[in-house]
Amino acid sequence: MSEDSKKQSSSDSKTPSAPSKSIEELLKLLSMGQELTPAQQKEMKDYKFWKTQPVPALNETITEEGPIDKLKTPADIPDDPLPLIKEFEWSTLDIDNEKELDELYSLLYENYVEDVDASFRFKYSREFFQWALKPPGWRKDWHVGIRVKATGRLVCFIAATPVTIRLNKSDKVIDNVEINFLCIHKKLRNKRLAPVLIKEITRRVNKQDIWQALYTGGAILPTPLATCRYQHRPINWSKLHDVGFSHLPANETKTSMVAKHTLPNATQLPGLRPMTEEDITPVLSLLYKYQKKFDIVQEFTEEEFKHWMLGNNPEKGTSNVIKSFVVENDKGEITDYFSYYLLPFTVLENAHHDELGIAYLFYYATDSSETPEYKTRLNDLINDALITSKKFNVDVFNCLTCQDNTYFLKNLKFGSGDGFLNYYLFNYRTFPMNGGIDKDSKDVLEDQTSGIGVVLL
Ligand code: MYA
Repeated sequence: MSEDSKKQSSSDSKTPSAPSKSIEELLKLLSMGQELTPAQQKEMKDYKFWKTQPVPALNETITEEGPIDKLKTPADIPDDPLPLIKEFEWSTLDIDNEKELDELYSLLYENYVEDVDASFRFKYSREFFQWALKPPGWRKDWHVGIRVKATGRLVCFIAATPVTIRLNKSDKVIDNVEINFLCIHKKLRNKRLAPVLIKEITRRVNKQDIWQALYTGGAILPTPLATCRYQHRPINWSKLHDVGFSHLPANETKTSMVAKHTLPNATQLPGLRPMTEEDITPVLSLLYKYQKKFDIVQEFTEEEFKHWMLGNNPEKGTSNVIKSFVVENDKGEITDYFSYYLLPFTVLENAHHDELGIAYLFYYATDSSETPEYKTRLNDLINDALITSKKFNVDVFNCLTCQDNTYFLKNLKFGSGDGFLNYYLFNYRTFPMNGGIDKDSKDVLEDQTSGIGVVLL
């Protein structure tokens, strides 16, 4: 959260008697991206699993972008899943089946964020999973679970979804998957099940002749192509304060803090309106032009873009998960657009609030990026994103230091969180990207492009 609203000392959060977690601590746990002390930092040889995988070595100097292991074909890949110890069995999840979707929900609800006594839990919805796990080209066998044989209980999960990546510096387009929702039941941690899940999803993806994967995480593994920092913008400061999250700085009053974070009700940019299916073609072409400024970007087909920007029922235009807006000028041209997705927290054990609304900035573009007005335009655009989010009961608006977010963070009253998110590519070397933060101080590199144009959930 912002410096102002940052809770004091989270150092006690690891003791068993620690009080319930604040949102800040939870976001940190989710990202698990605290900085490591030198003593905590592992060397390549200590990564028993990762040192066997086709990933760049830590501290490797990259002189050329390209695949690491180029020699295999799907025929070289085993047809059968990896063996599991006899108490467990592989299970491909059918998320169109309500019971199985509920099982996935429970596994993630109870285990995706670490602490048992949390005051907040991620409030995943069916609609969220349908959106996140079923983009065009999705495959059921890429929703991989492990169950306890005796009880049928789902205890592990990992998912792959198709994604096409472009590396602008070397002008390469790669058919990839995005790996997400890796989760192991708390009672089965530290038993080397994660490498088994990762190898099995790799096998299933390789069988489709796909050899690269994009993933993010707070965990430091060999080797991030970039690291971004979480940024948080309080929208409803008094509610964040009520649930015990927002700290009142000594030199401020509640009134002054509310006033500082208050946004108008009406958006400011003329021609701003919700995106519809008819906008897909012009907005995608706007995004393509805009994204040339980043080193790594996502390429979308129109069908994919429609899914990611308008959700599962684009014709109804009523997604509760993804919100997209365009700016249309008086000639009927789309000049700008933004999108964000909603993933609220359930608030446990609070007399006044049972939910916290959280928005995550997703893709955006503007036709002004080559003009002197770019920074102002971007600030106006994202300011309107913040304003629109109030209608969806958003209490805090999050983003990373990716894209050109560093151009508006300070002005729009985002504050740096303590969490970091590392971006990884499996089986591919890329030139390093700054991720919007200084390598040593981890401070936001104001007004510098981050290199990262791809946004993962
Ligand atoms: S990121 C979200 C990750 N999930 C969570 O944070 C939820 C809560 N945590 C858990 O469920 C567990 O702690 C997890 C680890 C499952 C994270 N990514 O089984 P272990 C390495 C990759 O004893 P556990 C997301 O979903 C660790 O360094 N590796 O550990 C993207 C060690 O290896 P090494 C990780 O704590 C996932 C080994 O696992 C991660 O019980 C992208 C220990 O295994 C991590 N987040 O379980 C996955 N955390 O000995 C990679 C730890 O070498 C995809 N480890 O140090 C790669 C591409 C695959 C497809 C390729 C296709 C071409």
